[in-house]
Amino acid sequence: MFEHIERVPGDAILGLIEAFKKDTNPQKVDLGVGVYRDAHGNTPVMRAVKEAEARLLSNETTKTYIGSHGAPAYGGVVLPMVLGASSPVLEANRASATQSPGGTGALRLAADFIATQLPDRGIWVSDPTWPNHHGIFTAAGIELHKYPYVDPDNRLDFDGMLGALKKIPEGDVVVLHACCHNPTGFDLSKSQWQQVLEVVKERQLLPLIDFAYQGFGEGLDEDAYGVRLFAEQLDEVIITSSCSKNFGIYCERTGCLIMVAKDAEQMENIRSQVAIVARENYSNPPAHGGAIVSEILHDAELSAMWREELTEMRDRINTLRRDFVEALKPFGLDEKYACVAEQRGMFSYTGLTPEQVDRLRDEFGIYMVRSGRANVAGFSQENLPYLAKAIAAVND
Ligand code: PLP
Ligand code: TYF
Repeated sequence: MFEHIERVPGDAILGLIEAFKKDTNPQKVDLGVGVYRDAHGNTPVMRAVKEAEARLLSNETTKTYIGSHGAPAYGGVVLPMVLGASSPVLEANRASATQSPGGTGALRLAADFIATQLPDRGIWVSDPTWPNHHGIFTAAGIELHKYPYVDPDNRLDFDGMLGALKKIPEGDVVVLHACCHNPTGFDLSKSQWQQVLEVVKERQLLPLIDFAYQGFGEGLDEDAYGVRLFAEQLDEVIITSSCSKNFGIYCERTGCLIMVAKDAEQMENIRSQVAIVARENYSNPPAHGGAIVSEILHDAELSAMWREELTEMRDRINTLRRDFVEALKPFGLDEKYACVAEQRGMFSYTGLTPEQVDRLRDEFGIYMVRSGRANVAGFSQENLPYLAKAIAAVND
């Protein structure tokens, strides 16, 4: 029965974890998979999360199902976090929250919703994008297309992007990264979001905004600029939010699908359909991660603690971005890699070629995705001089 089944290679990004573990070079540096690291290279549990878990453990009274849309208390804190506390969208009761197993689960819910309720629409993703976007949308049976995002000189190709969006068939779905674009780190400015909004209106496109890194770019509210603009200005928007990174609860699988509709009536109709999609995929979402998030955000003291630690994480990343460019100065390479200081979030498209990435791995034990994507959180004050020397060597 199974004889014909072929073995396929695993996920290229996750594969780097294993390759790094095996490397015996004492100076090895992991710039691969997108998890936050502190100055010691660890991915610790955040202080507020530990405290929330302690409270949950002593207060928990049941482990019964939480329902297809998840815990109302979770939706009740994620909606204002994403859309803004005084959002007119919330005021009008036209946004629905469905707790999901991670941002990935939210993307799959969105994909299945589109495939079943809006059939025959294509979906457009940036080139490049997070590779799982390709897998998730095609697995749901949606036709996938790309719009340009970076130019050959490793800069945001906004003109190319806008030009392509103007040619998308009316009614198609366009996937946008809210902030901290994965893999490039190039984000849209406020005026660029406005220009994209005009095209979305003109072509009557349906935006699907992937919001996996809220708080990692400029701040919780700043990073939501495009999401809030679109939700307030358009009748319909799909938002997939993740708490994996900003709460550091990767393994708890905590995300949210937010469906914004024209009015409360349509929102309830859509919401009933999303419940079916959730039921058919996994019935109910896991409860623990959502319980952590609502415990923190319902408590002023824990919220303040969490915001402070998130700010520390963001500031660390943005400082390392500048220090990286500074470390390359003695080699005359600061201008070549200046983009790293301007990009935002965990990732940078460095402009390193696949051949240079291979050399960094083989000769220096430095691991990153072959596209030249580096996880900036893997930089540290200790490894920056070594990284700079290695990058200079592969630039010779
Ligand atoms: N979308 C993007 C762009 C991501 O980089 C990630 C990263 O993991 C996700 C979605 C999914 O996150 P999660 O781990 O919450 O499923
Ligand atoms: O891009 C990254 O590194 C993160 C983590 O299959 C990730 O988004 C990578 C690959 C994958 C799932 C998560």
